[in-house]
Amino acid sequence: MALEEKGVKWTSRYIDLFKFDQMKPEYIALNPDGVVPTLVHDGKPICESTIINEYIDAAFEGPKLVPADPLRAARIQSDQHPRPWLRGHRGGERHGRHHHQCCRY
Ligand SMILES: N[C@@H](CCC(=O)N[C@@H](CS)C(=O)NCC(=O)O)C(=O)O
Repeated sequence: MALEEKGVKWTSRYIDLFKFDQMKPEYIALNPDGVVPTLVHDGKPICESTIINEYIDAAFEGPKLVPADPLRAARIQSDQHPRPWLRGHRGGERHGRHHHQCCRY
């Protein structure tokens, strides 16, 4: 989504978590934690979704993904940080074996 917002051309590689594709050596070489997502840019892997989003915002032209208003920026940034103690509450969604928090402002 972040790449689309920036208008960057991208390609995806399908990782089937239920077949443990994330544990294959070639994927572990990119993401030692064996989790998705991983962004590969210019042959270099970037891990952690929050860091990936920040990287995309910094590395590519296009609309800024974080608003200039500090309060709105803080809300978006805090929403991206994992808060496991909130999983399953406030509209959390289930993806595979994991729960994800969705907050709307
Ligand atoms: N903090 C990481 C969490 C990534 C994560 O937990 N990804 C899950 C899917 S949403 C995963 O790959 N799980 C595979 C597994 O646990 O084996 C991030 O935000 O990038």
